[in-house]
Amino acid sequence: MAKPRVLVTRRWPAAVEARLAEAFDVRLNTADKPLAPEDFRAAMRDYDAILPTVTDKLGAPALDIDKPQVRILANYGVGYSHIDLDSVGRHGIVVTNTPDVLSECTADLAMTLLLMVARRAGEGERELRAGQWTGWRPTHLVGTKVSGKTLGIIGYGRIGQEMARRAHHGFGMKILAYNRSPVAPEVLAQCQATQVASIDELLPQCDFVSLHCPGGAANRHLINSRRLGLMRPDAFLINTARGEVIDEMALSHALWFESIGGAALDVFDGEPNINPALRDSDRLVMLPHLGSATREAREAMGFRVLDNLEDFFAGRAPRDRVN
Ligand code: 8YV
Repeated sequence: MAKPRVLVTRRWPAAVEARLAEAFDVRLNTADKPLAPEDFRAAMRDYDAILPTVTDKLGAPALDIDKPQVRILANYGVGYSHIDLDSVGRHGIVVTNTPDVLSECTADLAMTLLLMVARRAGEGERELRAGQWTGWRPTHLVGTKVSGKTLGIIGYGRIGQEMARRAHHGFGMKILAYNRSPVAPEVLAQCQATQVASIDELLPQCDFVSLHCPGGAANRHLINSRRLGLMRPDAFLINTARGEVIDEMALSHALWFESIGGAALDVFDGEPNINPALRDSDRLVMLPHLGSATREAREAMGFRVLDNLEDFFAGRAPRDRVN
């Protein structure tokens, strides 16, 4: 029997590409150039499986074809708000993602951002590299203590819980959690976390707020100017979820008028383009979507895609089906 034809839309870790090439009739993207919507439509006719990433915007235009050949979109990453599940569903195409394997590394990066913004690490490095450091002094780049403070976590799923573990067991932080569905008492107990009923109830109580909810239309601008106004004037906002969860204009105003202490972002609405209103704030730390960017996580994500594909083409239910 012919091997299924598989298209990988970006460069993947070499170890995973090698395994994919053994198992499937695979086309790799050695140039690592993102696909245009017309390339994607053509690929839907030619391949049995496509393996997209967050840089493939799979909305209605990219998915608008008759009788696609493709039967599975095995996404490389846990978030899939770049895939229009309604359009995909109309073609009966299965979508899978890669949960679990990147939770620890993404939480590590959220903690990195939290520490960077509280301790003014970005400002310090910029000053030093610019040759402007004049030496130690008691009032120089004084930041905010992290240990023992209150952290609000919005979205208490796998990554949110890993963030809570680091903050509570590493830094003695008190954890407040907001989650759409009730969190099991034993899960909350692991970090002595308290679940609150609403985001509005959580925000005024926190020194730090970290976002770990899905993106997409349902959560677009979940953090808007009204909610930024509920944060304490010295509180910090951290986002490793999806850019669209924050209204970036509202955030830039909050930073400009100092109505919050600062923010640290790994994800942006319309990335890799950065809203110019965000560029100038010294109270803002920005990283280029590095949440899962470790060798270990990126390989594990690839092997998780492979598991999903192997199950699917063997007629078994892929473990990470999302639609
Ligand atoms: C991925 C992420 O690297 O998994 C996710 O949802 O945001 C990132 O860590 C990216 O999405 C790959 O497609």
